[in-house]
Amino acid sequence: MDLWFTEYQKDGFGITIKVKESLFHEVSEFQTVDIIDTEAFGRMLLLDGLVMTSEKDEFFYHEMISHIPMLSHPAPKKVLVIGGGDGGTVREVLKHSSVEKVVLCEIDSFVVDACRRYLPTIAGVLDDPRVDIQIRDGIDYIAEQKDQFDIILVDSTDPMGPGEGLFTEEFYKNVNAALKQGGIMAAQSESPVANKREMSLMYPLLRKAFPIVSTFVGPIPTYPGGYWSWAFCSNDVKPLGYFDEARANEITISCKLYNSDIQKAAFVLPNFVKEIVKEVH
Ligand code: SPD
Repeated sequence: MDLWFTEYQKDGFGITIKVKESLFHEVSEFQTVDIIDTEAFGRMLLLDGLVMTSEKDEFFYHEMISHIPMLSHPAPKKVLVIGGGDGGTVREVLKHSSVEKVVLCEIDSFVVDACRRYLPTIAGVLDDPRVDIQIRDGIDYIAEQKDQFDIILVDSTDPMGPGEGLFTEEFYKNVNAALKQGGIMAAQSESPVANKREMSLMYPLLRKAFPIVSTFVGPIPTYPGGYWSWAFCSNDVKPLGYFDEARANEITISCKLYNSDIQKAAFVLPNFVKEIVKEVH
């Protein structure tokens, strides 16, 4: 009998994927953690029944959340990833030769352990000596950091369950305080197709914490609506205000999606997205 996984999204639609086998299922202190093997997307990580990443389309998300902000900084040395226990964002950050240290602050050790075991192409970098894994709530961790990081990437789940506290004004203000001068935060900011309400609640909070708030977008086949957004926030760096084209060209060789044209195009927003984030042009 065929087995199918469905993530029910908003407005009476969802994504359905044929399952070959379930490889891992545990209920942690925070959420259910599943790894399934699928015909279309290879192995996939699901948290509370929602798609987080898949072997075949993870590059759409991880290359965007990392390289767009990393290449807007002249020499990012110290980077913090909050969430992102699958390791995909850390893997992309480590492609930048200036990076000396990446702190991965993930609340759930079950996620890290399951991804290390079943998703080695994504989590394999977590053993790199430059990576410091902190199994902690990102809300508490960030409150203790002042003037520490060049880049902070909020690779969270959706704004519910353990990820909810990563979408508050207080959290964003603490992220700001944890950034060095010239620092940049990028945060996943949900789907302009499926999560309009969540996005329209998030951006006003970001603007209370940062003077510069912009949005970049891209496709993700397995996420709600197939179309995703990220916030780009800083005290002093405007999107495309600085762009390290030489480093971008080095990075591009190892990327499936990212190149210098994508850097420029990602900030071009359709009218309906501008309306959601209330971007003034
Ligand atoms: N709706 C799913 C949003 C999840 C964003 N983070 C995924 C983690 C991948 N590293």
